[in-house]
Amino acid sequence: MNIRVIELPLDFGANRRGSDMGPSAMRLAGLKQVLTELGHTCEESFPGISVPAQEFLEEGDPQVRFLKPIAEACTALAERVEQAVDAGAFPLVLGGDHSIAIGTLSGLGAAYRKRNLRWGTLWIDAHGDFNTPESTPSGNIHGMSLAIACGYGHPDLVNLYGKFRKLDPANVALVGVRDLDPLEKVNMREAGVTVFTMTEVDRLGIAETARQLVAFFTSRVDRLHVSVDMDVMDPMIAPGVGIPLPGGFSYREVLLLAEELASSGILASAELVEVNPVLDVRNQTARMAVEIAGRLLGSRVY
Ligand code: DIR
Ligand code: MN
Ligand code: MN
Ligand code: MN
Repeated sequence: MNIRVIELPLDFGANRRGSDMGPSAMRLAGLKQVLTELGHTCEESFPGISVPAQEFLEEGDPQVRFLKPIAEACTALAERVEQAVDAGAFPLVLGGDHSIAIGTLSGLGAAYRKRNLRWGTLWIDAHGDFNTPESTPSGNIHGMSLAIACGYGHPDLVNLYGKFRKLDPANVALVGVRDLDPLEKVNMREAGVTVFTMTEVDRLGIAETARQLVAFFTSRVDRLHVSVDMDVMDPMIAPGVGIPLPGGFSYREVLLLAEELASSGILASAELVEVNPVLDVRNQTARMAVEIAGRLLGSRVY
C-alpha cells in the first residue's frame, strides 16, 4: 500500500500545550521504518501545513477557542486528505490535538461523496468529542470535532470545506469512552451514534467488542476511517496525553482491536492524535501510537 503521512502540528484545540510536537515524536519513535518494513511505501505530504504560534493569536470566542486558526489549518488538512484519497493512497494523519479531525473528516467526506461511497468512522477515545458551543464546559474545540463532522456545532466549522454533512452519525461508533459531559451525552443520543463505553468493553471483552465493531462497519459501509485519541489508553502505558484518565485500554487490548480492524478489509485511513511529548515519559506514548499504526497497517506477531 502507498501510505501518505500528513502531519498537522496544532495544539490550539485543547488546554494543555505540547501536542503540536506529536508528529515529530511519532517520527522519532520509528513510524516510517515500521511502515516500510511492512512492505508499504511511505510518502510525506509536502510541504507541511504551517501553523502560527499560539502566543501571537487571539483566543476569540471563549465558547469556541481559536476558531479561526483551527478552521484555517483544518481546511488545509482537508485538501491534503482529499488529494491523498484521489491519489489512491492511504491517508495517515498525525496530530496535533483532536480538533484536527475536523480537517481529516472533511477531506474524507468530500473524497467519498464524489465517489458515491458509503463510509464510517470508529472513534477510539476516552471522550465523545461531541460537544457544541452550547454544551461545552471548556470551549476547547478538540471536544467538538466528531459532532462537527456529523453536522452539529459552529457553522464555520460545520460548513468547512463545503456545505454538506461530512459524516453520517449512523455510521459512527465510539469505543473506550469513559468521560462524557452531561449535555454532550444528550447530543450523542440525539445524533444516534453507536457507543461502546469502557464498561461495555469490560462486559463483552475486547475480542467480542472488536468482532461487533467490525460487523457493524462491514455491514453498513465501504470504507472505514479510524481516529485514535491516545488518551483512550491507560495512563500507565501512555502518560503523554493532555487529559490522562484512569481505566484505559491495556497495551494488548488496543493491539488486538487494531489487528481486527486491519483484517476488516475496509480500513482506508487512520489518524493518531493527542500525543504530547511535553507530558510524556521517554517518548513511550509516541511509541505506543506507532505500534498501533503498525497493527492497523498489517503488522502481526506471526
Ligand atoms: C471535555 C474534554 N469533554 C471537553 N474533552 C476531550 O472539553 O469538551 N478531551 N476531548 O480529550
Ligand atoms: Mn478526542
Ligand atoms: Mn482531545
Ligand atoms: Mn480524548
